Amino acid sequence: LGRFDWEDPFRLDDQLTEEERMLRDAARAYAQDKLQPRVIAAYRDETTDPDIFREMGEMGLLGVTVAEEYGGIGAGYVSYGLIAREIERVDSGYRSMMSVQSSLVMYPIYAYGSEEQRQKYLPKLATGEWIGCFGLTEPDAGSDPAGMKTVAKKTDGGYVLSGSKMWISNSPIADVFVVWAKSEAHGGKIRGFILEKGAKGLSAPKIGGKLSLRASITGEIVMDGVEVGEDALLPNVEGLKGPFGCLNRARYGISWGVMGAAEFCMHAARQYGLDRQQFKRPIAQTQLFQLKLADMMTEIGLGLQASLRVGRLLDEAKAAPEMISIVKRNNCGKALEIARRARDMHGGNGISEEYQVMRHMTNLETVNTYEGTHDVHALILGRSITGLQAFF
Ligand code: TGC
Ligand code: FAD
Repeated sequence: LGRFDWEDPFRLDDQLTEEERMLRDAARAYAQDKLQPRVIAAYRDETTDPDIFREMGEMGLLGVTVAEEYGGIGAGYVSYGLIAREIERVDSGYRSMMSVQSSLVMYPIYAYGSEEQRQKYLPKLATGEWIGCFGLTEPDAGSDPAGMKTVAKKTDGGYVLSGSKMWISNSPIADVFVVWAKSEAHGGKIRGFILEKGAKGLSAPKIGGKLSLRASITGEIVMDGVEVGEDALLPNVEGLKGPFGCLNRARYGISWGVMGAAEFCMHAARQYGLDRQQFKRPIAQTQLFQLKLADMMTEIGLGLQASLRVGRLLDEAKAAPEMISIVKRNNCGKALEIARRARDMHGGNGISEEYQVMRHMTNLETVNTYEGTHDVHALILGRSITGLQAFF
């Protein structure tokens, strides 16, 4: 009979390649040595350190699936997921910074960009010298991005963009903005544009007062007649499948990331239960406490196995978006529930920043909402099961 390890119930480790394990270990060492010591203060003070991009770039953690000639390492999607899990074990906001840069900025330039765009942007994004953001959501178009109002009008040498984007990760500190707009010159179809910081009419004010994801800066993107050249257009994609192609990758990464946050919460609750005595015994020696830990371990083990399967299929170009909806939705919902439980299992201490479970809990409220809400992914799956569209 095989051995059992509560920290790795299905022996995920055995299912990884040597290269994947090495990358995972490097990401874990970076996250624990460099991110963990600053996260409590960063979250409390709502500060984002732009140096984190440079540090991640130096460690080779940005755009890992991009080919080496453009600054990536040509790694597979399982490696990408493992990195997300290690970063989000510390904080969902830090994982957000990494996944926007990798999946939502580098990926579209890599997959839909011209050779000139790839050469100009990807190496600097890979080192973290440039910070990227991705503008799809608008004040009046969140779950329904087809309802966006941002337009690109044709000019002699290019386009002029007008509109505004809302809730954009990294935007106030971004150098490169991948923005989606309805292009009049392309029959009103959605097209991607690369804007650069400093363009006239472009601003990115910070959104303050967030009670979630406070270590990751979020802002608007305001485009007040921003003029760009023809070379700003992403030439190789048209329609919503452009942004959705990026979201597939980011959502998949999130499915691993949230399991890292859930693991942190479970491990913290277990240790707290072993250390804390009530009624003359450790609270971990009560049936209710053990039931909660058993549920957590089960959901984490199952969630990670499912993400691993989807990652392998992504690498074989066989992953369907619905598979990604299953793992994004399931793992976010389960991680949020685990974080809420872990908060409760810490009693009064659970609300203190020192124990960190409440920070994970409030972060996961955002992660359950962005990149397609829990309910929107249910509707995507419901459509595939019934053949009936229930969005409207
Ligand atoms: P629908 O008619 O379903 O599709 C329109 C076109 O898009 C294609 N498509 C996809 N292509 C690739 N991958 C996918 N997952 C795709 N889903 C759809 C589809 O084939 C079609 O192509 P074509 O050629 O026929 O035109 O579109 P709809 O308007 O009915 O969409 C409905 C819905 C709800 C599924 C969709 O709009 C949706 O997913 N809404 C959620 C919006 C969302 O996820 N926003 C995310 C914003 S970015 C973000 O949150 C970043 S946070 C990052 C961080 O900080 O970590
Ligand atoms: P809404 O779409 O208004 O949804 C509100 C509620 O209605 C939800 O419960 C939803 O499930 C429900 N609902 C909506 N439609 C239906 C329906 N048809 N049937 C049943 N229920 C429905 N966006 C970007 O483009 N780039 C980013 O970098 C980015 N970063 C973000 C960072 C943070 C911190 C946050 C909070 C958001 C970020 N977003 C980003 C935006 C995010 O993707 C949207 O918030 C999300 O897609 C939901 O859109 P919404 O907020 O407009 O909510």
